[in-house]
Amino acid sequence: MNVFSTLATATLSLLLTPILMQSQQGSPASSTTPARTNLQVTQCALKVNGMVCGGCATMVKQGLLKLQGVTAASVDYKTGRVQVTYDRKKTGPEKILAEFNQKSSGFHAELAQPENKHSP
Ligand SMILES: [Cu+2]
Repeated sequence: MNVFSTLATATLSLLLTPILMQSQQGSPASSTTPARTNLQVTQCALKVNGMVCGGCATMVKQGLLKLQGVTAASVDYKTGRVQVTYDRKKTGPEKILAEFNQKSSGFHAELAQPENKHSP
């Protein structure tokens, strides 16, 4: 009887130790969570002219990803439609356009017009 209860106590304290360590590690981890939600991620649609193949799409994508604040870009060379994901604290559609066209490697980007509008 006595041996059994001693074993049970030892097992219980072993089980409790990792739980206590985890709860102590929990406080610094939770303080990093607001920083992640502060990231203002927005998307904008662009129209890029001059793309004729997948290689062009890759060049456009890489060109966009080099710009400050741009976190992702999806490029469809067939339609010329480009979806850019960016941090709006660091950049905006106009800045992305200006910088992309400045470094232009044969491609010209403009803001995508709404479907019902006739573009000049
Ligand atoms: Cu190409």
